[in-house]
Amino acid sequence: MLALGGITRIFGTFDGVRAMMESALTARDRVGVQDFVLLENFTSEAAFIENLRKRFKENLIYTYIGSVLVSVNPYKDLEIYTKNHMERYRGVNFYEVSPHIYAVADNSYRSMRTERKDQCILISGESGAGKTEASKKILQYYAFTCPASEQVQTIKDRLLQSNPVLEAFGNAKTLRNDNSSRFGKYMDIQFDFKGAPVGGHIINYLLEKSRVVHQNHGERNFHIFYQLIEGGEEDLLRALGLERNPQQYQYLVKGNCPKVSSINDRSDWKMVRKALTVIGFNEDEVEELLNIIASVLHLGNVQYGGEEGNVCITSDTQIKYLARLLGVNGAVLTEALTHKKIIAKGEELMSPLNLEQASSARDALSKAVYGRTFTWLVNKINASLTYTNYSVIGLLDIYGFEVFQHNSFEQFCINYCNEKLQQLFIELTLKSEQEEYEAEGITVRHHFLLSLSEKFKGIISILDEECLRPGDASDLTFLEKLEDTVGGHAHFVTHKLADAKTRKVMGRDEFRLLHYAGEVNYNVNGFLDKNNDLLFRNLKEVTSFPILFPSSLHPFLTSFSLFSVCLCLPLQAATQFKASLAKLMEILMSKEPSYIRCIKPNDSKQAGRFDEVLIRHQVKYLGLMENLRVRRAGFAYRRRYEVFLQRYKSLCPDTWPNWQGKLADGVATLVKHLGYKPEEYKLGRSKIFIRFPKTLFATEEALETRKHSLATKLQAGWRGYS
Ligand code: AD9
Ligand code: MG
Repeated sequence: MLALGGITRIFGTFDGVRAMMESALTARDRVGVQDFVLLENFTSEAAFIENLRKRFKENLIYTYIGSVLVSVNPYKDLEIYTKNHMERYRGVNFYEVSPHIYAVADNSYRSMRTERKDQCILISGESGAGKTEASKKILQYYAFTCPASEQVQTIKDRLLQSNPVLEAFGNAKTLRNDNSSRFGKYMDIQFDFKGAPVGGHIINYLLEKSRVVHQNHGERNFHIFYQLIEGGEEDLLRALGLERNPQQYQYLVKGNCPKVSSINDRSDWKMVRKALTVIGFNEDEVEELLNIIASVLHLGNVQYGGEEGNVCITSDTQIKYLARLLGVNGAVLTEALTHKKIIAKGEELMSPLNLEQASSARDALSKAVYGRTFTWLVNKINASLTYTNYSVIGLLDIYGFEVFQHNSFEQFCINYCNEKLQQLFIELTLKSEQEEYEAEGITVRHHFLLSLSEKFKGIISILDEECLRPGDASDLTFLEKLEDTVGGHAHFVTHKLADAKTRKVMGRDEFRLLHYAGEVNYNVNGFLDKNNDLLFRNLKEVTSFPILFPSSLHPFLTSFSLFSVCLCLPLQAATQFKASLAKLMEILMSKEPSYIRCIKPNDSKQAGRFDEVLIRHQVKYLGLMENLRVRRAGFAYRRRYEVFLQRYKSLCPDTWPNWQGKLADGVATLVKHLGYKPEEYKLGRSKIFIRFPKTLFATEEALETRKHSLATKLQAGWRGYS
């Protein structure tokens, strides 16, 4: 113990010693390097993946690329998120402790406090890679480590409790993740001048509304439906007209997967009910919310019959419940679900829908109601977090790049978002590298071409044009227009434009985009309808819906201005998404970013399995090699003089035990003593820059040797310095 105490005094904290040992040669063989910039062969993808594998085997799920954190989902609970761990990372220099999400959180917090600059932490990765878990861990870290008064505690609780609520309404079991977020989320955490979290604000993106009415095999609807049915009290279910059996509801049977082994709907229900109260929902509001959720289930069970041209609703049970729960007139509702309003010769007439139209009108209504409820929920949470303008740390948990066998409009939007984020990432990383070199008075030339790809922009405006064009507009005319307009773009191909080889693997109804992360074929089927968001189309076609809503007594449905906005300004979905992304980029650009890149190790949600093919894809999609190249373009390693000197001063008699002169001179003396060659390093204004990892490793090894000899001496009772 004495020996360890001695070493600790000499070399800094115990973590510092551990971190240092980790990068020593013997440890490096076993656990890899904790920062990819220290890889000798930094351009080799194989070396990159080998390093990840070594660390993963040792349960070291975190590794840096400079200041970017790469995280591999362990699919098991690791003892690395305890309060002790939080304490260990609090206020400690980023590089003195082993890589951890808490280090990133703490670093952002300290930058916000000391530099007074707003921060954001961007978390990306594919479905199941651990983005949402990461964002929760960051929030927990702030909740635990930041100062708190009684009032602040309330905000902390609300910030934490917003997660189970949003997850209940916005997450679902998919094939890839039992708790998959079906919306993108940006959350600002607001801090006062004392550094206490005093508020927050959430922006949500692109909720997957289609899940309300349809789920693929093995998937579920949003958690809240099952929670309510499994966990809701008898009286409550009776009042809502619900049975305790998810199989009774058309909207819950499509995926044939009512139960999930990793999910306890009943206990989750209790948690969500409590969370709603903590956030400040009163009993009436909870009742309204549940009325709507129950209404969606009843709507799903509305069945049509009758003859073509005279479609009717076969049972009025659902209509009765719906009328009561939504506070609408049953007859008006029935008419809205079976007729559309047309204007003929200046007169309004109700024209009956056919079976298919009626079902899609019903589903459109369900999706619209659910979507609006989600927006309402987010607004309500925001109101409870009393957003005010102090310093901010933003957390972005957004869907990663997606490539499936069949890619549609949703993938197009998601990949557009990722393309934008990647651009932003490269731009900001390059910018900050350049700024750092400039600030230190060092010149480095980068050879990275930055092309702001605008290929999506053209596609979205053509899509909108086709959606608004009356007459024969269809998914295929949209594709033809694309060929005419963006056909010449090097990143765009269709069957018609492709060479013989590509043509073999492309359908006639597809277009291919070359993303930063690779090629993706998009099938145009459904693009127009999805862009119109169906609801809008139904609002145009089934115009009795607007009759329905104003007459509704339900505060939810009337208080929203969204419907009237939609009617006056039917912005197409992709354009709306594009606008909200542009706004997001603006928010992110105004902040200092940190990045967490999440990787999913296998498709079977298993602990300990490292699927190399899958991981290689993600390394590519996340642009990690490119990131590393940017980071290594100049110098592999940089440290502030005082940090460098503190760590290595024992290696030179002139700098030990303390250097009395200028820090820069101390470092110059030290590296001269260590035999650094001029091409191996540069001295900036406040930092030393080391070009190659091997220089640093040699220094680390010298330190390791010294530490061992010192430990031996300490154990033998030595108390002085020789
Ligand atoms: V999706 O795009 O929303 O479908 P995410 O958000 O990337 O996805 P999520 O955070 O939900 O993935 O993680 C998926 C599952 O992996 C979790 O439910 C946990 O069971 C598991 N996981 C993720 N991160 C960790 C971790 N740090 N430790 C242990 C983890 N388990
Ligand atoms: Mg998620």
